[in-house]
Amino acid sequence: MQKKIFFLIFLTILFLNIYSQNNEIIKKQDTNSLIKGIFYPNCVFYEIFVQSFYDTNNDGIGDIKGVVKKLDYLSNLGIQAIWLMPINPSPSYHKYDITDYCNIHPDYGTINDFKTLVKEAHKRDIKIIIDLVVNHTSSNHPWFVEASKGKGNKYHDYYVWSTDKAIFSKEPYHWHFLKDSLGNEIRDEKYYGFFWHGMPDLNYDNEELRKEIINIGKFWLKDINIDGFRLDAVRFFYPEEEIKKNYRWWQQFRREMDNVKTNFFMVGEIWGEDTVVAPFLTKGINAGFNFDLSYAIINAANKQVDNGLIEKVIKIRSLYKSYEPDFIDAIFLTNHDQDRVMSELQNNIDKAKVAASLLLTLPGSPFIYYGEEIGMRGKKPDELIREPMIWDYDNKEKGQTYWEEALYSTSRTIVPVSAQLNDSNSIFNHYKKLIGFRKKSKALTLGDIKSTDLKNINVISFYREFENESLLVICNLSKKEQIIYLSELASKYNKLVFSTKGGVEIIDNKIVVPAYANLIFKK
Ligand SMILES: [Ca+2]
Ligand SMILES: [Ca+2]
Repeated sequence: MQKKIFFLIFLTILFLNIYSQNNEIIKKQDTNSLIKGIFYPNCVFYEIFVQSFYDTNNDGIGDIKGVVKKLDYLSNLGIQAIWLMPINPSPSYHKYDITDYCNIHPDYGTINDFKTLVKEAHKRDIKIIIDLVVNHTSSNHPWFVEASKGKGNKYHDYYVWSTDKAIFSKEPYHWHFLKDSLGNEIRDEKYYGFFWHGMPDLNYDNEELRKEIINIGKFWLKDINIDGFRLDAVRFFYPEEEIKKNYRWWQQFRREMDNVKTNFFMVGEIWGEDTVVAPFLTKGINAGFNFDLSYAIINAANKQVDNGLIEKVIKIRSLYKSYEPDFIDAIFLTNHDQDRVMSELQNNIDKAKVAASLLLTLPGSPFIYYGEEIGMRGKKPDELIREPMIWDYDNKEKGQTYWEEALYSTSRTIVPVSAQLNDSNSIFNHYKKLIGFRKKSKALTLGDIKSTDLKNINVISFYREFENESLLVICNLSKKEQIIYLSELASKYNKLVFSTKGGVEIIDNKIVVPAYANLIFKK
């Protein structure tokens, strides 16, 4: 008995020792990055559709080398991390149906190109995360090709099958027959493909499959040295009735990834309200994209009135906190699945600037969709919200992509990058100024948010605070100048430290805020 106790004490000491060593390593790394002002993943992200970004071999299709070539452009804008939409081999242009998880699509380049990208990005203190699309594979994936051979095959159970006719009639769009080489249906059993028959869903009850996915995660994090994942279609890993299994799977995945990398980040596409997102955050996915907030920001910029945005942010954050004290909120305006923010705002540059001002002063990790910083337009269908980035007039820039003909964003409708860089009034420079200020401010980067008692229906205002830095942010949503009467508390914030417009007047306890202006005051 005594022996057993001694042994237990020994184990405990050993464990505590290892634990504190690990903790020290983490602390050391964190301090180093904090000194350099890198708060990853609390930082500004940029979402890239490689296909449309920059082309280096003149086939009209963007590639990994093209992203390398434009790292200095992104650095100049102030970007601190990049999310690449899927880069793996796939039969589709968007590549959300993957046939090989550990390789690069030949149109985009090679795994060595990708390693160069990671190295070059890290040199510039830019982190890289990639899309991990593992709710489903392509129906051309070797696993599914094998699985289709029938029940005896090892890979059959990697996917979800059924012969239950009651289920088929309940969910007719999600269940599919296999087809033979002549295209005739093989009517033994159906497989589950939530999105369409070309994307069969993976079966996360299969332990071997889980191991494969975990190994894929480790390959990218450890061997290729990326900094995290954007997780596709998180809600669909299990059906709604088995949602707890879904939470537990992500907790397992997180634990496994924590073993190979400190300071890695997972942001999930959990398309739903805050109550849907929150449970995934408990010891699981670090952040979920805040779709509700994105609609609210665009709505405020569109209607030019305070729509209770700040109360909404505070409510969502307190819910997230109750599930996970270390939660991160991933905030954005629009992504590759939505009409572009510029089109949502009737191509009004001033409104787009207001939306950017809100995005880049609110708490969370802001994600910018490529082209938003130059005001690119686009409405569904999907191809037209993923149009080629506009670098110069009349395709003068060598790397201009042309894999599709653009309908919304051309150098005739959008002022290209080349012309915006040196125009201090451009939307590009609006983004750049805001990002530059945010990066230097711990209050904006890490601080919490509080509402104010300032009353003006056309203005959104809030406090951001961290340690001894305390800011008052004021955003005039409207096309008219607005007068704000300062309360006793607000009047203590009397140093203007940031402004997107000149002509700000402060008289006694009254501020005249120019149209569409974003102002930040310090105590
Ligand atoms: Ca190319
Ligand atoms: Ca699924």
